[in-house]
Amino acid sequence: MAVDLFSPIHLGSISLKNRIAMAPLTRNRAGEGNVPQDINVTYYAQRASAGVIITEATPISDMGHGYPATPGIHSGAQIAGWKKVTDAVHAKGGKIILQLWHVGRISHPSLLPENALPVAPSAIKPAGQAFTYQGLTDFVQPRALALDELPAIVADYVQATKNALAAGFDGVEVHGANGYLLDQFLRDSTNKRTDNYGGSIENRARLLLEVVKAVADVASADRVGVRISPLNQFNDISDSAPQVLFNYVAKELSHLDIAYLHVVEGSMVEGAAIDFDFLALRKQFKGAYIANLNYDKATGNAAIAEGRADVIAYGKAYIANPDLVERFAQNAPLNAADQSTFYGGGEKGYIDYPAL
Ligand code: 8OZ
Repeated sequence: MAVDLFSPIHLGSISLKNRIAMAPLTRNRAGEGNVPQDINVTYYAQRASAGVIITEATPISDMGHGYPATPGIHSGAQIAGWKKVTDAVHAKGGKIILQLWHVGRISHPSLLPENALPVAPSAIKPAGQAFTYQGLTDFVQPRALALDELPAIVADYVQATKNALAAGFDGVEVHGANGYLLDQFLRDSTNKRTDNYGGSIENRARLLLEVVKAVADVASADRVGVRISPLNQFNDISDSAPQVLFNYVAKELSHLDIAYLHVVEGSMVEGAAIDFDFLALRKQFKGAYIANLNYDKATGNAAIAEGRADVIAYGKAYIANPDLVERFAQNAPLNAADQSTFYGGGEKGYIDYPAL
């Protein structure tokens, strides 16, 4: 029988009952202390029929935060809060991977300890505004990380991975996409360093690869994935030669034997489309390939049947359809997602979308 969205698969050592993944989705509904709370447990448990849930981006440290009410994985209370989430998802037969996040320059002093400046590869202010507890506020010029500060960043990823395992996650995904810290190192519009972490492609990829290697050393490579977004201009980022950069990244990640590569195959910003050969990227990587961005059931099945992807991650569809798997199986209509409740708020637009 032909493979499709309903065929089981392994992501490394994580077994999935189908190839429909819940994409990571920032929803800004953590409780006091950025601790996952009961509505977060309900939300994820409602979506446990996905082959795998990839959690919302989850800060690895105090300095990794850049938005209000994003649940961290760097305090005991946060670990305990996430444990309730993983227990609820596992009780329903689901799998759940934590996405490890450091926002780098996409932050604001009001969100950081002692009103610290955000950190970045280079002191380049992003265009646009930060979401803060006081509303939208212009980004500030970040501080360039010193060479001798980078080991501590890697160590934060390692500790966060240990915390994720203690919280019962099936694996971790390193967020190397969408203009956050590791992507800021990768791409040449944001990385102007002149040390071993800037300049050549090998140098710009160094921090991501060091982080992934260190994370794989504690979690086991077959429980680690990485998300990249070669074309995404979200968060004021770009690269002058994305195909060679990301082909190199995919090839080096392949050498680390990680479970999967998760690729945002476009830009979240309207505008200039750039030519990019995602199949060529995919061929550099021997593990599983998760494709994301604007897929529906038909295009997802086609990508799997044609060997362009192994798993499809659905974002907006998962906000509005907790039973997306069942709806796809029955060719049932999908609920429409309400944009006004994507970020922040309570139960409305979060745990009240009806199942069939
Ligand atoms: C949208 C709003 C806030 C955060 C990402 C974590 O793009 C995000 C994000 C997206 O990866």
